[in-house]
Amino acid sequence: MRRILAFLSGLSAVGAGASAYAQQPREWQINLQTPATPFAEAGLAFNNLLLVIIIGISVFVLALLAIVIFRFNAKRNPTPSKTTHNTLLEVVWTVVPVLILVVIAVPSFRLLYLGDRVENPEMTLEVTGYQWYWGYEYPDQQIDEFASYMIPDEEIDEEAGQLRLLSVDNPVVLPVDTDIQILVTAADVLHSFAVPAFMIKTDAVTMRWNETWARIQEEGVYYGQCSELCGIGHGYMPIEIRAVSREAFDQWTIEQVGDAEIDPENPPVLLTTTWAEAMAERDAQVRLAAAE
Ligand SMILES: [Cu+2]
Repeated sequence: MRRILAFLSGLSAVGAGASAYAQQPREWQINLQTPATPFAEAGLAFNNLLLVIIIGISVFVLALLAIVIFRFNAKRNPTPSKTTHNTLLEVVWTVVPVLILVVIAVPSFRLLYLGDRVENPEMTLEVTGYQWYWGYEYPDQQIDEFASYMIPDEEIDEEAGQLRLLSVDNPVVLPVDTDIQILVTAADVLHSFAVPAFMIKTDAVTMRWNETWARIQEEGVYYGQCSELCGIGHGYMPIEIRAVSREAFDQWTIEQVGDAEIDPENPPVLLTTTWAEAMAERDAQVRLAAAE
């Protein structure tokens, strides 16, 4: 009974969709995770188109089989016809599948190009796969690479909303409503950077950068996992993405940069203001606090 309830609540979560705060695998989930980017929405629409087509084909083939079984079995049809060729029928069963493939190919290529790369990204995230954790670097924000490890089972804090095998010590922080270029590579063996809610699954290959992108539409937590068998710790290098507002992302950037030496000619990129303005405001606040 509890399983059925979980299943039904999973269905309603799929229906409610847009308001879901965190995107993660759910018990008895039967559909894809709610898409969180324009690309994932297009991907879900394509998935649904394919679903209609394959159900149509399956029903049609099943109906033909049923007709053959009932009308042309040895009892009902003791002397079978010896007909072998039928030009019209042969043309139809060649052309119709070709047309079906064309109907699939056109949106499929559009989707591939949509997910390939984004023109003029506002920022870049560099992802590196290691045995067995992820490294994240923000070149525009001048945030050096940091490591992101899974939280071991015995340290999981369920009350804080941490999830076994999915939560990490240092999550990736990304802004919403921003075109983010994501560059993926590996430092040792093959890994794959996969986030279902973004419909991203990009191979992490040593000595090369693979590119993809995301424009996250809603604040929240998004989980993913390494999707290339990479060794004994393959199942223990999850991805946790915290999508925050652009203002909060700037605030996080300033915290991460901390007291690092900044080249005034080439300061870290902020999304809602300039580095100089942000620093001037911070100094003003410090002075205000000192005056009180
Ligand atoms: Cu891996």
